[in-house]
Amino acid sequence: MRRALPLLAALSVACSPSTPPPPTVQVSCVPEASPLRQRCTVTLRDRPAGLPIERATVTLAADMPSMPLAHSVRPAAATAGTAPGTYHGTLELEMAGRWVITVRIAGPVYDQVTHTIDVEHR
Ligand SMILES: [Cu+2]
Repeated sequence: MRRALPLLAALSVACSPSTPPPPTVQVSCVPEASPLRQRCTVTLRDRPAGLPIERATVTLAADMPSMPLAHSVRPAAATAGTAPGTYHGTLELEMAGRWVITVRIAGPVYDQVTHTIDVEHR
């Protein structure tokens, strides 16, 4: 029975619902070739140290708040950039105007942030 206690302690640590604190998330998007093609860069840093977070799963989605259900832009999986903690994804938007980019981060940290951009007419 002496071994049971350390085992239980290990199990309770593994099952505790403590998740890491949400990261610092920076998002910027720039048009690429056309105003409707937006290349977005997401930078993830941990808190409080500010170290880059690598090997995260980052997904970008876009919608127009002024036109609910009118658009169905294909979400983009962002891929890791050369700078640690950076991720790039490109969205093909459907018209000029205000878009909200939703950034979902899954593992090793979890968060969801939005970033608003105004796409110019050309
Ligand atoms: Cu629209």
